[in-house]
Amino acid sequence: MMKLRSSPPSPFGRKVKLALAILGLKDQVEVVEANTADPEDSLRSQNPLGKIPALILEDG
Ligand SMILES: N[C@@H](CCC(=O)N[C@@H](CS)C(=O)NCC(=O)O)C(=O)O
Repeated sequence: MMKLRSSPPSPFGRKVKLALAILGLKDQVEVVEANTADPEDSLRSQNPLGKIPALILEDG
């Protein structure tokens, strides 16, 4: 299953979540909370920019 790294207050993440809902893709994506302020968060290895939203495909 694909993973969406995001955070509840992120307007950019909210935009992607809305698009997933409208396109009927919600069941294909697990939302995994990310903390952009935490240097230990695995987000940094998934997106070197350390920004959200970031979509992680099934093959990583
Ligand atoms: N161009 C990006 C911008 C994403 C962005 O700036 N996200 C913010 C959170 S809403 C972020 O990751 N901030 C953390 C940082 O800049 O280190 C997009 O449109 O998705």
